[in-house]
Parts: sequence; structure tokens; C-alpha cells
Amino acid sequence: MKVIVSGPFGVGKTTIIRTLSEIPPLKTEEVMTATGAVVDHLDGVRDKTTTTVGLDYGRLSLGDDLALCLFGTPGQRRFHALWRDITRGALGALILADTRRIQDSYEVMGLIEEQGIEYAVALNIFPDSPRYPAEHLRQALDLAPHTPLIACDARDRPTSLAALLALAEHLLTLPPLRTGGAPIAMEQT
Ligand SMILES: Nc1nc2c(ncn2[C@@H]2O[C@H](COP(=O)(O)OP(=O)(O)OP(=O)(O)O)[C@@H](O)[C@H]2O)c(=O)[nH]1
Ligand SMILES: [Mg+2]
Repeated sequence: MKVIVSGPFGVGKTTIIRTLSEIPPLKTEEVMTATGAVVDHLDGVRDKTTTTVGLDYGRLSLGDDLALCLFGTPGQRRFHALWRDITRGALGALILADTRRIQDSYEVMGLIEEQGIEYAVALNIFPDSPRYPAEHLRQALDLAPHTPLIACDARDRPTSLAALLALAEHLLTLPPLRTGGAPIAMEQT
């Protein structure tokens, strides 16, 4: 089962895949430079020194006959051209959000919705993250009533696993057609 891990720049996508993966994750991290400082806003993640420039990949087996293949998207707009290929054929997405800048997740939610992919939202809680009642957050994110909203710490396996399982359970409750994700287009030869 192909699952996307997405969210805005610096929200913890690479971290949560590293936390969850049972194999050494594939990463495409590059050091951030002074040139990118104009567009790479480090508010809330000041110690961040690298950024994903391609994708992340990890895998997590759930029992003997189901493996979740976790594909992380790059967080920055300038890499959005890669999105279509990374998300193709995905059954669901875990979208990370940060309550210090919740509006940064809107664009990603829109992109995932455009692809017809069902998702759950996981709030990655940082030490200075403001806490809000769940119903306020659901309203701010304009979530459908059935969309799971969970809190996690991307560095912590139990809470990260709980977020992923909430997505998996959600996908399993949907009728088969709703879990198809975007159709896989035939390549032109
Ligand atoms: N305190 C705290 N720090 C975190 C948490 N998750 C990630 N971090 C830190 O926040 C920074 C961002 O993490 P990344 O996993 O690189 O974020 P990303 O979403 O993959 O970033 P891009 O790929 O550049 O968009 C890193 O410095 C992490 O160590 C968390 O849950 N709590
Ligand atoms: Mg990353």
C-alpha cells in the first residue's frame, strides 16, 4: 500500500519517515545555503540545516501480508513539479501540520485533494506549539467530518505509529473506489 507523507516545509516529514521505517530510509537531503534563505523560512525549525530535494522513502510492515510504502514529498514549492510522479497510485496521505503555522498546510491539503487521495492530518507537536481544541483545528483546516486529526511527535515512534494507523484504519473503512487514489496513467511511448 503506497502512502504519501506530506506537509509544508520543515514540518517533520523526513523525520517521521525515519522514525517509522523498518528499513534504512532513502533520503535526498541537501544542505540549505544562504542563497535559499529568502524563501526557506526557518521559523520554528531554526536548527534545520538540510532540506529534501527529491523524496523520502521508507517501509513499514503491518503483519505478514501488508506493507506500507511511505513516500515523502519535498516541502518546498520549487519542487512541486515532482509531486505528480511521487503521489501517483497512492492510496492515502498523512499530511503533517504545525499549529505554529497551520495555514502553511492548506496548499498541501489542496494538492492532495486535487489528486483524489484520501488523507489524515497529523499535528507534529513542537515544544512551543500552541494547543487548541480539536474542533477549532478541524474548523481552521476545514476538515471533512470523517478525516482523522491526530497529534504526534515525529521523533517518537509510538505517537507517529498511532498517526499512521489512524490513516490506515480510515482508508480501510472507505468503499473500494474511494481508496483508488489518482488513476495510474499509461506512459506515452
Ligand atoms: N521538537 C521537535 N522537533 C522536530 C520534530 N520533528 C522534526 N523536528 C525537527 O524539525 C526539523 C524539521 O524536520 P524535517 O524532518 O527535516 O522536516 P521536513 O518536513 O522533512 O522538511 P523539508 O523536507 O525541508 O520540507 C528538524 O530539525 C527536526 O529535527 C518534532 O516533532 N519535535
Ligand atoms: Mg524532508
